[in-house]
Amino acid sequence: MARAIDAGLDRVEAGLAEQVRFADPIADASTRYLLEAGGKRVRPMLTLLAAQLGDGVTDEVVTAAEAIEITHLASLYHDDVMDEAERRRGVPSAQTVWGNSVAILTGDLLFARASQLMADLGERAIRMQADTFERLVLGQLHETVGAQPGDDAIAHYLQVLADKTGSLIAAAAHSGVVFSNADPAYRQPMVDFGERVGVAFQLVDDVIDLSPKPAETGKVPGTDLRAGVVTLPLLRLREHARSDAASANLLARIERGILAFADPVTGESVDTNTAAALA
Ligand code: GRG
Repeated sequence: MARAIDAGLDRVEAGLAEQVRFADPIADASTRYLLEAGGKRVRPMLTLLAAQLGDGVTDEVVTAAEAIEITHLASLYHDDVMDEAERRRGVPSAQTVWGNSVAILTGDLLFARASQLMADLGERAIRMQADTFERLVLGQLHETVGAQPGDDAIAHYLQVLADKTGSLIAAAAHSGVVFSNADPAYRQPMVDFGERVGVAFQLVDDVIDLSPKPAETGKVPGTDLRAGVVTLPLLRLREHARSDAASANLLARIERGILAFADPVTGESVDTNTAAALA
């Protein structure tokens, strides 16, 4: 089976390289940029693995895996603009190279390509793409506006994770089942599995945000704090801080870090402040 997955991943990689090509030279350079910078290809791998429940790595499975990875790629361009992230996949983010407008339009172009690929697979695929995209965007919207008065903060946070990250990973698992013609009884369990993997994945990312050192993934700690995004580790710390002096102390140090992040006058390094606050 491992050999079939490896061969499938090679096919997906070749397909991705083709799908991000454009006749327009700026579009061509900017769409290839983050694809060629790296990435783990977790989503296509999950699609190919899920396809083992059916006929294996069919042409349709490969196409769906490509479309999902390209949708993910599109979301990274937009995400970096919103987060004002300087780096992605070990290289300067797209908007650092071309500016916000080109980065946003590149995400749009990639999303168009992903939708064209899904359209090749028929109405069911295009509906899956549209439904997933809607959840992805709503997750990002709800994270951006934050919990509203009366909302349960933890329920809100978990819903954001399920929507902004879980939805696409769930679609990756789901499409492996659907396009390999596996027994439909596998569909919902694989959707649920993918969504939970996405939530777990994002939780780890959120813990890294509060850690003193940059992660191997390249994530810079303090990114969410700076953006005012309230994550579960922070919510839990606030809960514990009510009754536990050590937690209250840690929270106070983190919050001092937040103030320093927001200080435009001192120009102090965000990471140094995060590290100092957590040391
Ligand atoms: C236009 C498609 C589009 C979306 C707009 C910005 C946005 C709405 C949604 C953001 C969704 C997002 C970026 C969620 C975080 C997903 C995440 C965990 C990214 C990191 O995934 P990895 O670790 O990255 O799989 P690599 O680089 O390995 O592919």
